[in-house]
Amino acid sequence: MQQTLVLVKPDGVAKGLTGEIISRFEKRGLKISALKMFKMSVEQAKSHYAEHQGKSFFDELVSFITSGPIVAMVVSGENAVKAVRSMMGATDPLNSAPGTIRGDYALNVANNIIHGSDSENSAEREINNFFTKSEIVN
Ligand code: IDP
Ligand code: MG
Repeated sequence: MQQTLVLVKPDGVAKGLTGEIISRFEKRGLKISALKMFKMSVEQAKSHYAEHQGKSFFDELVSFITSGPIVAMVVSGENAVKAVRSMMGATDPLNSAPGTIRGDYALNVANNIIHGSDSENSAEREINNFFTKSEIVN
């Protein structure tokens, strides 16, 4: 059993896609083990996206992810990390296959609706950035 961190980004929440995204994961057989809506602080954003510090799009990324409410969740299940990543589609929505979340709902790399951890190690670090142990159900 794996856990992964999913964020419905501010554009996804604003477009009313939170329910659709949760529904896709549930229908696939994945479980929602924790869920909350909040506005990310700049501090949390810099920590969450630490690997991208120094890149040309970093400041834009931090300002976008902190621009409005997000929905954060822990998604659990067999191979949850890889399953979620494949359901999200490629980072740039122009390369995301139709049928993926980004391929169906996004057009722009900076506004690509959803985040999902890229490995088990990232998932553990990212989950700890937003959730305490007691907020996650088993
Ligand atoms: P991922 O979200 O598919 O894991 P990463 O390479 O980890 O993609 O990038 C993190 C986020 O940074 C992307 O989801 C996207 O929103 C943003 N991003 C990535 N590349 C660019 C870019 O070239 N311009 C603007 N934003 C970008
Ligand atoms: Mg990433």
